[in-house]
Amino acid sequence: MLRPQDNSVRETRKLDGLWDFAIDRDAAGRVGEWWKDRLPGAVKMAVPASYNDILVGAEAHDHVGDVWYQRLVPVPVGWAGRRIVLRLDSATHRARVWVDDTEVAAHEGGYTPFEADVTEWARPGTTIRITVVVDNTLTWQSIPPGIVDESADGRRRQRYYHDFFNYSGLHRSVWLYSTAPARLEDLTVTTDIRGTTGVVRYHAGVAGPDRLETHATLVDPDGRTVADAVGPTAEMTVPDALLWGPGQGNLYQLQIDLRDLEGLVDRYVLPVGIRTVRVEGERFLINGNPFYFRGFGMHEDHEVRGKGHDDASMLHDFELLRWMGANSFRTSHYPYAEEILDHADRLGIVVIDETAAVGLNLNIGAGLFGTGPRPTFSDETINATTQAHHLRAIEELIHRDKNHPSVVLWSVANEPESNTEASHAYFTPLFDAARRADPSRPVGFVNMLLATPDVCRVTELADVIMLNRYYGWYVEPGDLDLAERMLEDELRAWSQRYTKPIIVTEYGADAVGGLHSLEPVPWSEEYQAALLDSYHRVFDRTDAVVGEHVWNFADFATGPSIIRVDGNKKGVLTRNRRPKAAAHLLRKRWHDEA
Ligand code: GCB
Repeated sequence: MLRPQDNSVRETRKLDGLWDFAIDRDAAGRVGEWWKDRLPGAVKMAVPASYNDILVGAEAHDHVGDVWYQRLVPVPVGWAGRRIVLRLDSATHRARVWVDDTEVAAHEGGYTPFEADVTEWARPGTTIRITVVVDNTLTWQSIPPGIVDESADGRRRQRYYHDFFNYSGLHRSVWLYSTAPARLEDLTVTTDIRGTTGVVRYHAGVAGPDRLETHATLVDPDGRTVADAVGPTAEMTVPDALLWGPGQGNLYQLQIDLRDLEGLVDRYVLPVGIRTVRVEGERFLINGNPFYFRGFGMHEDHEVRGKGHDDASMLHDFELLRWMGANSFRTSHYPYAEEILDHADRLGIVVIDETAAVGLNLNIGAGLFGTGPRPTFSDETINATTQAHHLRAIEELIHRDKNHPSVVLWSVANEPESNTEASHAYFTPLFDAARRADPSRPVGFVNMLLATPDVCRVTELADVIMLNRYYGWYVEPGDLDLAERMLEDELRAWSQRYTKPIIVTEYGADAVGGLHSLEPVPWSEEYQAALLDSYHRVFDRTDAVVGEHVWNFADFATGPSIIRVDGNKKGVLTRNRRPKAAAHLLRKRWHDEA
């Protein structure tokens, strides 16, 4: 599946804007076949956006189940004889789509795109009715998992084992686009470096008759054609290649043309960064040079529009990363909008790309929910169906993001149970699937505190050790001296047990922006800064540590919880992107080191 693109042979219509919208409070829509007519009682809803905070009141904010989106779309007359595709960049967490009365697509998983060939129903010159039902219910079988319980008054409530609000809706763009009936279906690019020569290999998937010819040209960042090739699979070499690397967003443009005897049939242009990624002993190498990750775990999270993508906010967030001297981030805890990866490619920002598998750990959740100890992996909880969804989520993530040079490492899960035989059995096929889908990048998962090096059963499957640690916050809050010693002891234990690079993918403390104290007291800006500082001293003394990602870039919304005050406050920026003291501390450290 290739992303929609406008060029001389492909044409797109972005269907963003105001759609008709209805909350299906009584689950009546599927039975009543709401796609067959205008939605009953519809109001307007912005796409892309989460619907939860746009409408005022608990009905939208806390809704569990279906909501309906609908709009009328004229199909351009000029598309006669073309193949017409309807694509949704994301629907959180699952959706069904109709064109007029016909169901054309269904998708499970809230953060990856899906599409349908709608040529048969979208007749050029007519107006079609597109209806999408989006279901935000999380179950033991969804990624991420959750449970729905019923309160005494019969209300359904969604519970989940992750620490961010279950924003829902059409979070990214919706497209109608056209291609020729014969077309490029997929494109995979890998790169290598031999001395000063860059190597670009591509494989183009073509749907159409055999007589089609595939032609490739590679254009350098200055617009000069530097290589060409013929055939659906080929290798091109670029003497004195300008490499993509941290802080160096050098991008070539690979243009693939499909031709028949009469001329151009299809074209696709893909930005390509020539770079290598390798793990060697305790080092993480980009272009053969040791790389140290400085940055954040982040969230797609904003006031009013929740997880809805917005270019202006995206650019500002990248500006703030630059201002602080960050060179990388993790897409905690789900695949981010593709526009974000495009921009990371352009700027040379390095990305750890994570699936939406967060909260697969009932040992953490049991205490919070008072559900008592339950096994994480069992027929009744996270089971073979969940695993199949998880595997598919990994494949879809890799399929979507495989061509982004910024992505250097796949994270298959955040803080799953990883200290049991069952977790080893659950994750083994998932790591295999990731490596099958992409043999060119390392694979890891993010480990949580309960699975220390002596008991973790999943780290052996990973190329890199990623650790979330909260000494001085959840463990020994207030005692930074003790926290510093505990952290150092644990990091040493990891590097004694494994010869793998360690990235501390989360460390931090909540701080209420504007709350100050003379002595570092938890929740004050001073404590947050002092905690980060103490971790940095340990990182600087520990050879195997190749990265520090502070939790979090900015404050973000969470579900209701007595340990959260208006959301999670571990941001070094407030939710509206004002710096706390910690942001200035990081800015000093990371710019001095750069
Ligand atoms: C974690 C989770 C993250 C939470 C964070 C916290 O370990 O990975 O999703 O938000 O802790 O602040 O508790």
